[in-house]
Amino acid sequence: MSRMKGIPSWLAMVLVAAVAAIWLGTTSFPILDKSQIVSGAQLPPVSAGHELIQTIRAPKDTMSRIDLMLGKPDKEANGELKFQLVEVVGPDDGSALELGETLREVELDTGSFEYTSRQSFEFETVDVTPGATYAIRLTSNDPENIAAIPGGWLIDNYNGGRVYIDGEVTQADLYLGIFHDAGAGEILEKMQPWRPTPLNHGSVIVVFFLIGAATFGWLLWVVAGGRVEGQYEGQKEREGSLSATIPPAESGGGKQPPAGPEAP
Ligand SMILES: [Ca+2]
Repeated sequence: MSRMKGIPSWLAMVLVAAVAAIWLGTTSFPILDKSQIVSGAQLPPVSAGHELIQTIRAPKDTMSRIDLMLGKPDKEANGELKFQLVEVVGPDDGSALELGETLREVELDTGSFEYTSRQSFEFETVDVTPGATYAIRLTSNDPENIAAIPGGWLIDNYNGGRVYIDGEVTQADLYLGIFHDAGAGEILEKMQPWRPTPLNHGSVIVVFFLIGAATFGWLLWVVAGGRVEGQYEGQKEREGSLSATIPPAESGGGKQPPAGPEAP
């Protein structure tokens, strides 16, 4: 209790609201921009000396995560799959693909999962050109008996790109999820069509959020014993008025005769 002595309630409210505002300003959530969710077909394992490329069209101006469906020939197999996001220089028309700079690279320990499952390749947000073509390039040093097996579909089910195996174009598409990180502002903007007035204004939501945070700060302050010191005068007044209206319990409840001259 004594720790809260000298800390006024408004300071606790401002502190908690400030922490909440910083969180709101810096936090981000992955937003799914494009997906190809058919994964019933197994593509050839990505083993040493082989390369599997899925071209994609950037749905937004950034990317931060790509999900793929991966299986293994043996659940105990423990290998490493290299994921790269690479620029595509030339056209993606099924002829030889010309790759540019590698933008992001993630290594996946395939011992981290046992069965066919969705694996998220998360990377530092990268700026891309919306509508431009990029390549997801998968390689590995694993022998074929332990190499990861990407899931997808053998017939074109995603019109933003195609699968190339060792440079040869196919009709296949990988199971895909393409994400970007969105801040609170963008998420509030996205929610706008579903919110009634005045909640369709992001600023109103933010004000409500900060009022809620400040209230929480006040509650914390009360729980920590702030009331003893910070509102001592008001507390005393309230206690004074309470004792004037409610008779003390030990004197027998409300039916006691009034004290004063009428008592014998
Ligand atoms: Ca396709």
